[in-house]
Amino acid sequence: MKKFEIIFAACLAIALIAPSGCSENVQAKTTAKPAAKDKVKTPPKTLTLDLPKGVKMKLVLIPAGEFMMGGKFSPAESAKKFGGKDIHYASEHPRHKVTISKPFYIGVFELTQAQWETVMDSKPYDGKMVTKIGPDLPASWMQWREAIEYCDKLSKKIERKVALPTEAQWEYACRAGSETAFCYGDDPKKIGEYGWLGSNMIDNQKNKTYARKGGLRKPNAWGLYDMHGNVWEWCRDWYSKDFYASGKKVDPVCDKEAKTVVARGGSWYNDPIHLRSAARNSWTGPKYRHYNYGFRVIVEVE
Ligand SMILES: [Ca+2]
Repeated sequence: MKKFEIIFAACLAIALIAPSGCSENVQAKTTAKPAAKDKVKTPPKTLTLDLPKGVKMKLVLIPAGEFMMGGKFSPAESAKKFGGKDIHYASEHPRHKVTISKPFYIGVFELTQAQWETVMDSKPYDGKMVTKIGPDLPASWMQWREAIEYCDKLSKKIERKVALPTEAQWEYACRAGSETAFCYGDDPKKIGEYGWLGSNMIDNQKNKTYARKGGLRKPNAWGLYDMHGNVWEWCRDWYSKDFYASGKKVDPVCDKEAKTVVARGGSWYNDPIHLRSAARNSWTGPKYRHYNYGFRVIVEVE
């Protein structure tokens, strides 16, 4: 028997005995229904992981949904607005609708050195050029495969599935509902408010440029910091320039081995062109390591 039939039958039965009591009883029934709904588990909006040695990691819930992946402007328009040549933007097309079918947690900040060391017991950035050392500074200088190894090790330690974001998850999280070149709009002159890039290093001296602590610039609408700039962020996908045309459109990930892998978001060394939400780093191989490459993790919702 459907809900309204139950309610109707109850009203009818009560009306026969005490007509004035009907609405009150219906009210009692309808207010009882949400209690059953409450039993459906809603994931918390934030997640704090307890890593070994008292180190924490803050993540935020990204809802499932659809978004337009890729560049909003044609390659020719992008070249006019942001510089470079048309060919630099070709892999951001065709722009296409992508479905992210499941919610997931993603790091609020790029992975820090403390978070790296407590899992990997190593310091790949130690003693390296233009790299500042400190527990809250981004971990860098790891290869793509080592970033995956980090995720696998952390998964075992915390008994939850930890991974690099797919390229689609990364862009979805970076856009946070926006369809513009950057999470706030299209104006490259404002990018310094949201990210560290070549033109806004505070000291602007060769020996004082380095990746900065997370959270010093504005977050995007979903509360994520440094999606634009600071360090490039490794994604799970192998790079394919044709993937937007040929790949699947629900939870896409390019797992076909290629010469290079995907990194996103640009870095403190780069110009605004590379910090755009749609920009794809196509030139780094899986064994590459450098001062401006790091990552952030995602954690599956249980
Ligand atoms: Ca970044």
